[in-house]
Amino acid sequence: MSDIDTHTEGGTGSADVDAVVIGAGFSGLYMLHRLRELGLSVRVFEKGDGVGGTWYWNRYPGARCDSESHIYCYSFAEELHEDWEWSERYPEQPEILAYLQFVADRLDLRRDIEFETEVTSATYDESSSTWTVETADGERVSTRFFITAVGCLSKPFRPDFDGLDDFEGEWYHTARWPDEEIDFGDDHVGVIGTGSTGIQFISEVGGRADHLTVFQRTPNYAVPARNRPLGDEEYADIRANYDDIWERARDSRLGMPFDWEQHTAFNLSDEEIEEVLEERWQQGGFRFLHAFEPGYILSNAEINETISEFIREKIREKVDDPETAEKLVPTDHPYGSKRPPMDYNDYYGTYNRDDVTLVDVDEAPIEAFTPDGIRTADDHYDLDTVVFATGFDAMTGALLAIDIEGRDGQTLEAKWEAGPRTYLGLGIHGFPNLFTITGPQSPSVLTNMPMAIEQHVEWIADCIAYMDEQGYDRIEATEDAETQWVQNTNMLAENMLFSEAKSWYRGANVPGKTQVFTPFPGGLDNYREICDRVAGDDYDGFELDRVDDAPTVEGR
Ligand code: FAD
Ligand code: NA7
Repeated sequence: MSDIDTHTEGGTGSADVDAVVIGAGFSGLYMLHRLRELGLSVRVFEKGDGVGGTWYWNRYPGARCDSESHIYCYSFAEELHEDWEWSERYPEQPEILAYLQFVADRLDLRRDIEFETEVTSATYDESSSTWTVETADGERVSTRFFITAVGCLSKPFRPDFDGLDDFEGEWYHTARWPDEEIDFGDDHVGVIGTGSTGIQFISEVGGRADHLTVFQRTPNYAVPARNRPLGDEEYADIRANYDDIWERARDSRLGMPFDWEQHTAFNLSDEEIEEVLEERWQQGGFRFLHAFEPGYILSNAEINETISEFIREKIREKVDDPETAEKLVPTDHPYGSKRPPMDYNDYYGTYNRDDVTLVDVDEAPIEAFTPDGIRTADDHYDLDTVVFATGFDAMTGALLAIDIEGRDGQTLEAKWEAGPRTYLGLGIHGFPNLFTITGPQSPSVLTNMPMAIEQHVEWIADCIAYMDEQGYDRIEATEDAETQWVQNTNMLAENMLFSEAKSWYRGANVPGKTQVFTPFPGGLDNYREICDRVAGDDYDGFELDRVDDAPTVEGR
């Protein structure tokens, strides 16, 4: 029997479960755990045949997390820290996958997850305030709450090149990598894309294939990660200070517990700025983005240009051939206006190898695949294998892949035609009882994501608990609150440097997609405060009410 007093009086309908959650990555796993703690019945549907989400799918060589391992995990349960130990400063994909499998086992989560089950549609019924969720197998489940944990970066994007069907070699997308070792030994390998993923792949596979040809459209600012094993002493120190680490991470803009130089760059001489940057360069990873307050770096064009130029000089120093170096130097966007990638394995040095070639496909675009390789505007490259490191239909792709129909027959696709609209990235006007974990207009990808995910999951669980305590059946964001939130997010983004890049943050990587900056750029700390205030104010901006035909949940 539930710990919560569900409002069932007078209701004539029924629902199979209290909540359906889609996705079994960081978000879905924790959501399931929290809802179970509330005594709710939950079913989770997951397309993959195991838990892990991102870390289940992205098995390409070199796949690693850019967040430091000790903060790229859940903070909510001390027992999980006690019995888990990260081996390196930045974990590799198999280690993160093993961590999420460990969490699933420890919290006994798998029994409520249906694997290899894709959700294809979800339809809201107004009279009972329930959702009916349908899977690709034709199964239909009715539920009071419908919660998406589908991931911001989970629908791969592959450009539609002519001739791919005629290509006689093998091709792979990094986000759908097979669960087996691929031996590139004698192959001429081509890789398209130099984002975070391409950079990891290129430095890992350069030298492991007979020849690697990199097709680069836009160069990027890769900062050294400075990976290393975590020693016993360092680990003991982390464990002893975890409370403080989590508090600082939760209370930070990016969900990371790092300090920054307390001065703004205005108060420092050029030499002093250079010193700060050099020190941070040596620390590596996201600590570099914390040289000064990150919001300041991402909004002040002058300091940003100083930092961008600092990195450009580092690239020039590392690449022997000046012509190649200039091709690798980014000049079209400010540092941080696209997702900053990390360099684990001497990425720029890879281009000093004889068996690695850089092709600038901004200058001479890819025209088509041929049976033997790739033809660009000015050459042909013979290839045995092509790797698409071309990223994702980010932020909205996985949500819109589900046919979601809300109140009055309105579809999410139609509602979001001109770009996503949400209130807090958590609720959508016209779509009652739908919660979107890391939804558009929430901080999500601009943070160390487990921190943002935990905040969302906890807020949603508290909201459902509140509804049940107060006897509410239905919650829906108001149109006004949603409009204001979208305007607020857009205004914040316009005052930062994000608009100067053609990034997946804005949907610019997918041809034809409406371009609008999607994550909330005001900082996780501020966002958390806003969400807490909304909840404390009886869910201000949401409408809560009772429904005559509210369902009872079978088996409860
Ligand atoms: P996901 O892990 O994407 O899980 C979503 C799940 O939903 C998937 O398993 C998917 O199969 C399932 N799903 C989607 N649609 C359906 C459907 N219709 N039916 C059934 N199942 C469905 N974040 C960081 O903070 N730091 C990093 O350094 C970092 N590095 C990254 C590196 C890579 C290569 C990638 C791709 C992402 C990285 N991220 C990083 C972002 C990462 O996605 C998040 O940190 C986190 O893993 C997201 O968890 P999630 O559960 O929200 O989504
Ligand atoms: P990204 O960052 O979107 O990178 C994709 C790369 O693919 C990028 O260099 C693109 O160039 C390139 N691309 C995309 N389409 C084409 C075409 N048509 N021709 C040539 N090149 C193309 O995805 P990642 O997977 O690297 O990173 C996404 C997140 O996953 C990252 O934040 C991590 O969290 C992990 P462009 O820059 O658009 O010119």
